Amino acid sequence: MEILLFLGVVVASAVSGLAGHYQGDKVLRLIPETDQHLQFLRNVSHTRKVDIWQPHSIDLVTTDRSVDFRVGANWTSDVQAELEKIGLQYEILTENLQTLIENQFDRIRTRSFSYDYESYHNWDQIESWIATIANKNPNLISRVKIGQSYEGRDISLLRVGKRTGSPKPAIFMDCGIHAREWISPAFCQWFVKEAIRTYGTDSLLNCLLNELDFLVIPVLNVDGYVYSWTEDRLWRKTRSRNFNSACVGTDPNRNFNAQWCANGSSNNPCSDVYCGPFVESEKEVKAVATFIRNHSSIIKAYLTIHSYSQKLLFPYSYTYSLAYNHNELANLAQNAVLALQSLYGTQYTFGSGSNSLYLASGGSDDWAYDLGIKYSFTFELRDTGKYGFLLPESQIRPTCEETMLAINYIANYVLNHLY
Ligand code: 0X9
Ligand code: ZN
Ligand code: ZN
Repeated sequence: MEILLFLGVVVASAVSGLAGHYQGDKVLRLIPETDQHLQFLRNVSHTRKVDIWQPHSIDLVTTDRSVDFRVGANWTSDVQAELEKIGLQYEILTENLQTLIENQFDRIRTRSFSYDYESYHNWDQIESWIATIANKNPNLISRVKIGQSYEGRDISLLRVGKRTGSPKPAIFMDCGIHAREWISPAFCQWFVKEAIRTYGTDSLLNCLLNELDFLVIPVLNVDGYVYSWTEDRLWRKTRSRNFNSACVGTDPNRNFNAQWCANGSSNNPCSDVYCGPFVESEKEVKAVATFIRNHSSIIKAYLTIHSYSQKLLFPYSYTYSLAYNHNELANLAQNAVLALQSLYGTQYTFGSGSNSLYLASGGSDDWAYDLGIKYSFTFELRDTGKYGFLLPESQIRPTCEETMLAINYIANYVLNHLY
């Protein structure tokens, strides 16, 4: 991490390029227990000595809830000494963040002409993959451009399912709302690949493709995704410029029309959970919300793929009140998680967002649910913090395989409970 000069103003976060950017930074985990502990975390966060990762903002940190945060290389001895002084125990999750960033690419690259679904791909590669896969599989896949990003990139959606002539019920799934959660776009690509691979066999997925369409957005926040490859691996938000602030971007998952900008969002453009200047201010959010509104009669489930923390969440996140079909959603989530776990034993927890994670308004899942899509889920894929957003490529395959089981379970349930 390059030294951010603290000039008495809030300095834009994440300023410089990738190379060596996080050299010597550490990631710590702790559970604050007292107001003094909270005050300490607020101080080091506001002076930018640390950057809160889990939850995503200092505003969401409370006592008795675990916090993961990055400490800049220049502040590690300071911060660790301070923690010892106030008697706050911590665990070192990562000794050197730069090493972790480099270790994401831990697979031996095989020279092959076919697309490698077990490595991370940049946007150029994904974009040409989208075009190619649609062109090569016209019987199963069609591509729709649903809009453009702030920086003018196309946002593509792949409609995956057997062409039947008449409209079919659909399951909507988006990946890459948050830029740094690279396993998410990797999963959407895996899903489409599996659809093509198993088409014509007697697998469950094949049956689903005959009866349903999957509407898949491989990368929604494309500008942020590009930025996470070129400038700052840990970028989360969009890349839109903010009026009257040097800080860039809005959290797309705080920008939907679901109790917008209330609990768990910030109206500070420098925050990682900034809700934006108004509802659907982000072109990416506007595009996906418009598409879903225009197809709300056929969309029977909404799935959104994030990382990390191994959770399956459903509405509500903006309130502690329970969804009207809470028991059904909890049951469905439990069975989906059991299916996922059956492959490699990966443990997931599940529940409403507010009760299992934190109160957070303006999220896509709550918005879709209130629009009338009664099966609405947020996946938080692997892991639980060892690698966090920097999940090594060697985990792409097992993560995608197990996640497929949960998605297939939900899709099959939805097919049997059409409404
Ligand atoms: O905070 C989020 O946006 C999601 N977690 S993440 O670590 N991927 O950023 C959780 C979203 C849960 N749903 C809502 N908050 N509506
Ligand atoms: Zn069959
Ligand atoms: Zn996310």
